[in-house]
Amino acid sequence: MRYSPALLQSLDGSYRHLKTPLIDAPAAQRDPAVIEKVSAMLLDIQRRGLDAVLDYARALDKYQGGDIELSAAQIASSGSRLPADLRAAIELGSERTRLFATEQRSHLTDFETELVPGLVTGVRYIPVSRVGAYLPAGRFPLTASAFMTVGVAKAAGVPTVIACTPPQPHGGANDAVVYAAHLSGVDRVFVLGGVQALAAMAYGLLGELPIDMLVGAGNAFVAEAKRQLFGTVAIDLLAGPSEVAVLSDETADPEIVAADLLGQAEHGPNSPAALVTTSESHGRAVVEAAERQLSTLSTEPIAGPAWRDYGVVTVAKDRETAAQLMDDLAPEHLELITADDAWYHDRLRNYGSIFLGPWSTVAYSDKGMAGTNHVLPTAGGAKHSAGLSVSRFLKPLTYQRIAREATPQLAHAVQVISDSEGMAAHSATATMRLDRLEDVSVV
Ligand code: HSO
Ligand code: ZN
Repeated sequence: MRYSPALLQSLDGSYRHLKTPLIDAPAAQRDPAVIEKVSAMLLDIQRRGLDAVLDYARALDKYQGGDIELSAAQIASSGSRLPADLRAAIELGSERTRLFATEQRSHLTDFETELVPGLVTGVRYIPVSRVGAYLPAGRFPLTASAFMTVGVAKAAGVPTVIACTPPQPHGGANDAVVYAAHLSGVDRVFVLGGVQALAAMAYGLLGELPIDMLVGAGNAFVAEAKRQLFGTVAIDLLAGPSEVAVLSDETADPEIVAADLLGQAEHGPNSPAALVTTSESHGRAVVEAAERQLSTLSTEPIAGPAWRDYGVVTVAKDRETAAQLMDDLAPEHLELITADDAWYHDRLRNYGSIFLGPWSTVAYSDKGMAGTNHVLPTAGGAKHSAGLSVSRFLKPLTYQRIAREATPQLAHAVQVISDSEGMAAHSATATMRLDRLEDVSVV
């Protein structure tokens, strides 16, 4: 979310803040040192290939030699090292995510239409051939990320999906992450982190052709590497700090609202959380509840600064103002807990994913249990883009089949336009066809 100056100051008194952020613009600012470091690494890896990749793994991730790829047996046995209840939860999330993605895939149907007699056009959805997924396992290993990237790519029909995940302090991979990737249908898993992992996948240094698309979130270096590799490969999106916004009124339980705000503030000390409400007393109750809950939260050292520095609570004079403020924020996650949920749902335009009603909380989607994707646009990106889904892995490829019947009109118009542009060879392609119109031997 971007706390623009306009948002922070109501010019017409239609809203006011009960809590303002100390820091206005949490939108990821690109650090010049990170940009430079990443571009030097990419250049070096392009020149020296796998040797450079392993050098960086040694220097940055304490890699000590040996195979960076997990064997099929290591991947398959990852689940057996997990507690049974965790294994079962991962199985549920993987299945749920696949269910939603498969359903969405079924609604993306090829079509063909005859625009005018003899001019047949159509679309076929073809998956990209090779996807590389980055599965983070840093401060918090986001187990469900494998469902959202690997699993959804597979549901889209991507033939080859490889994954990289950074080594843990003991040297190996995070078993929960690997098990989630395994259930999601991953083809190969490499224990490799950061910029070197993305470069190795994009440049085809892992005994695999270069991948076509990189997906998955990571730290600032990973995000910058994706930015710089964009063009060489496609990417899903550039994720900034995770964020949440709640739009609630006096019918909502302040404890629930506060818990859900802190539930995402926990991601990092710069994760923004916003409440927009039409009820001042509700807003005040949420601010109090958040302070109370923070005092006993084990992740207070992260969620506390996030809430204090980037948290905002705003009272809007009516629901239209509240909706406008939300659309301006364009949050990654938006929870709606009001007596007018249907009205807001209909009215709102900008959000990564919306959670309707008091029983719907962001964490359910985060962890894969709601079925929907948790790779979503941040920092206002929801104004122009949607999150990851099967449709991102599918290319709607067009075709046209033009018959003799449609030729006179098309060819003539193309001649006229091409001639006016001075593009003689273009014009000739139409002229030659016009010349052959009477020739019955050309079908
Ligand atoms: N909220 C994160 C996803 C996540 N959170 C997974 C916890 N686990 C980005 O949307
Ligand atoms: Zn989250």
